[in-house]
Amino acid sequence: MQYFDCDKIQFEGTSSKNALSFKHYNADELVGGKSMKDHLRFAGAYWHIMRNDLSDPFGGGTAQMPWDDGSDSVENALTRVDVFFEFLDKMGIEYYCWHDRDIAPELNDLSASSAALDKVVAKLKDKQNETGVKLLWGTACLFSHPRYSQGAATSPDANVYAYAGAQVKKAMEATKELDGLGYTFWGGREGYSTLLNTNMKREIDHLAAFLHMAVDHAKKIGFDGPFYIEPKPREPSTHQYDSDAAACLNFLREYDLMDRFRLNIETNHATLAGHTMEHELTVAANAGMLGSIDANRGDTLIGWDTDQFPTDIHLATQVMLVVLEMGGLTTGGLNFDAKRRRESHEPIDLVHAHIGGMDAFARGLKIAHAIREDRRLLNFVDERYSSFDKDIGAKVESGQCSFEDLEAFTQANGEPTVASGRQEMLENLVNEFL
Ligand code: XUL
Ligand code: CO
Repeated sequence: MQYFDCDKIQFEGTSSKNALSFKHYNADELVGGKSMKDHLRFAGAYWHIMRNDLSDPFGGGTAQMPWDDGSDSVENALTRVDVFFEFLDKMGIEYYCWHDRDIAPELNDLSASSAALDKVVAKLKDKQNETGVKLLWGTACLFSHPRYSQGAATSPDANVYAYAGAQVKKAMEATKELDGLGYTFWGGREGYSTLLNTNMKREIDHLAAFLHMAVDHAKKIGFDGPFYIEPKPREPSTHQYDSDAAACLNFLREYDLMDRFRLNIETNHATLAGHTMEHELTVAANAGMLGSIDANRGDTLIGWDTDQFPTDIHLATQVMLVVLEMGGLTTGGLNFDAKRRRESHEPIDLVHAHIGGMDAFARGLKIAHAIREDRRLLNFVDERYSSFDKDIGAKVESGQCSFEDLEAFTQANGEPTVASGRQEMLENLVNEFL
């Protein structure tokens, strides 16, 4: 049975008018000596592709899912696995990501849910072996069930905290069983609605203890991939503790978790935090902590997490400039944490949506590579800081400088002549490549 009304999507180049083809993404084409697929490491998000019915706060789902009987049965969950792998195969996507409750149902108690998860994981393992698809990361859904309404690892209730720990333990074991490359923590409801009822210090201490338990458990089960923290400032909670890359880094440093953790940066979360995506990526990369990317985009007219497909070529270019500068993704990838608009309800719309995201990133990659090869932008930035390469600047960078030295230098050299930042010239330069 085939559910997506198309053949495997092929690269046809820019002259093709076939909407069901790649115009730019050519998996094996080399960019700077490395294939596009190895640069980009695209991943499909199980929760959006298989479980998002496109409902919103004002109306129910519109997505047509002819394969899904709407039940919480394990059988239904197993059917979805076949559909999902058909989709990945047709798209040529070689990685995927899941939450435990996307792939298997939450049943009456923990043991029943875990047993259901085992059955689905066994099938996913067979499918991975058959196709060569790999698990980029797994995670536990600690935000949908009503028990987590006041948080999971930051719940005021130790019973809820324990449940969350049990659930993460199992999700980590499932990730390990599927040779997952990483494991993600997005703090769904780890935050608060009001400080009137919240002991922030205890909640954050508890969160750190929870993550240390995850590190310890990873050691026990031999899972050595990175853990990712995925920053997001709000939604669903009013204030989430992992609000942006800088806040996450501070937390990881304070609680001695830097070794085992990296950041998974998501575009729409960056903009919700009042930052650009390139800002968040740069903060993470500068700390040597950029692990993976949830590739989507927001809508400038809407103030919430719209999780749209990343079709903005300028944005994809900015992302790839940071990724290339840091030497590429290693364990991480570009996970399409993105959903179709509610109006795009047919299965084939999933194909169109992913073609758009993959083509936009292929262009972003080629453009970013060309900008770097051209070197004018890189040289400009090097030159802008070149006074720190010699004399007093070099002394500052070596940590050998004092205020007396700065004073003596200024007395000898007088008023500085400041060079232009040339923002507009550089914007024009980037546009030359778009
Ligand atoms: C929610 C979000 C999550 C994480 C995984 O905004 O981004 O789907 O990526 O829990
Ligand atoms: Co995400």
